[in-house]
Amino acid sequence: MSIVTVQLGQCGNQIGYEVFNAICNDFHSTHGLCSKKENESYQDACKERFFSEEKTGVPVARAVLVDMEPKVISQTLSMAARSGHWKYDHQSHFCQKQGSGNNWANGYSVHGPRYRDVIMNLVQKEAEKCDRLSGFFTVMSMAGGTGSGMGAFVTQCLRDAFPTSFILNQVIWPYGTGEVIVQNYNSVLTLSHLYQSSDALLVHENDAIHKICAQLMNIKKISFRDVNQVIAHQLGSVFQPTYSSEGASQYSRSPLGDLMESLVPHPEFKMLGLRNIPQMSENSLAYSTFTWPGLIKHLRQMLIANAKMEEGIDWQVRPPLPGHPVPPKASPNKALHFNTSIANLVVLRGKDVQSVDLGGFRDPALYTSWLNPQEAFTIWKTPRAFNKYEKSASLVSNSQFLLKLMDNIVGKAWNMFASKAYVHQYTKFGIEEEDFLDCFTTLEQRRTSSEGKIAQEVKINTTNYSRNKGSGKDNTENGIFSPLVSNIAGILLPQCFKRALLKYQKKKSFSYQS
Ligand SMILES: Nc1nc2c(ncn2[C@@H]2O[C@H](COP(=O)(O)OP(=O)(O)OP(=O)(O)O)[C@@H](O)[C@H]2O)c(=O)[nH]1
Ligand SMILES: [Mg+2]
Repeated sequence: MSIVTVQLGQCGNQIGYEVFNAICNDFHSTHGLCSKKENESYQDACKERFFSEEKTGVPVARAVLVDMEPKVISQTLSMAARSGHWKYDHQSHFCQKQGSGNNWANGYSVHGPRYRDVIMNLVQKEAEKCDRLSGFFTVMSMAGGTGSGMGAFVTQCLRDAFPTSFILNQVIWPYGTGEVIVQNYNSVLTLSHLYQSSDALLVHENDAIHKICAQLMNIKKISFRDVNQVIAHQLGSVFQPTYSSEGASQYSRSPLGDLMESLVPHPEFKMLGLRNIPQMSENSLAYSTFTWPGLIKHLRQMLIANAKMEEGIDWQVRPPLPGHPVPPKASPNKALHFNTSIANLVVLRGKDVQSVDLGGFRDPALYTSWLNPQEAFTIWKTPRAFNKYEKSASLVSNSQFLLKLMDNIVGKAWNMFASKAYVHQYTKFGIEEEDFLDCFTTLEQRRTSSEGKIAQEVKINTTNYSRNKGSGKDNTENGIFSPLVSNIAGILLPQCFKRALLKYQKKKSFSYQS
């Protein structure tokens, strides 16, 4: 089955290019370290997923490129053409003369509706080239105007036009000291809208990847290109073909479906984080050897201590003892300590994958109590090595990893909103104060449930949720989660935020218990 990638805005197009490039380099690599037959079926599965073929035999990326300004798209198209290994379809892009000026409302309410038909026609054509469509992979930043605003709009259109296809959104979390003054507004608006229409959001933080470039890749002057190559490597390490069940004789046919089934057991929790190991410069790689037990031990600790790379992990963090709740914060200065998971997927590639012991990931103490731990952990494997690494392991997790970042971004956006800073720039494009409040409410609701205070309500309500694969229907619409919302007035919100939300909720005559 195939995936159509939709690259939106500067960031989305620049990362999208690196993803196809990384996949293509891996595809051509002579380092597969497996049998010829294995390598051929891996390449066939990869091609079907990401590329259609021209008469000349050159793979053509299954992608639609969208930006409101032309520069990045023309650079992206020509870089791909120059690679000689693959290209984009030159009909499959859309751009205009002027960007959205880092204004989410401009992307969402103006450019989105104005260019909907032409963009959706391109998507439709790309989808029709697939014999079997698994779904869509969209790539965008949260902080700009086109990728974030138009990206949110296009995702809604995809949901309407392809109700049974999966949608996975790759979103880039801005640098904490970001260059866009309204990045926190744009991020809050993006996340809350994607939550309604996406099946899952895969989040990469620019700060974390920057650190990987500096500390693991030893890059001195780090550019977006370096950051994007690390992101692309991580994405490739998950999306290249694997066997998704023990003893399977062919590569998984439904990459997005398998991912959602493993990691999104409940529509309330759909934020996914990605880590992989090892990661290092090519020079160091030549002199390094790894053992599976070492890699797996590090990866597990990266998960529970919420570390994005193997360097500097806090080895003190331990799972709670059976029957005991997660211990309170170790010290007032330490943030939430143990990172509880809802579900994890480990992807192993390379030599001797059959013999790897992953028992440490099956430990029920790692997981929330409302899901059977047997269902919470999945393994995908292939003996085919990935991208010059003889052995590599990736972890996609649905966990509490974003709580702190989310608090940070929502808190900053709220502070600006409380003083009405820059709000007029959004209202002039039709995004009203009430819309902002709706978005704050949505995210606070997600944050509260993710923190696990309301595990019991979730447990009761999950019985109403069948794994409605690909329908994208969020049960919040049916009011199933209304008890969660009563927790909005939780302790972590600033008082003014609580009061404003409660007033707002009353006005909308929701039946909240206070
Ligand atoms: N990782 C990464 N982040 C990027 C890249 N380009 C921009 N960003 C981040 O994306 C955010 C800005 O969004 P852009 O993608 O530039 O904005 P846009 O979607 O083109 O929207 P407009 O320019 O407003 O039309 C900031 O947080 C940047 O740090 C990139 O190539 N890689
Ligand atoms: Mg731009």
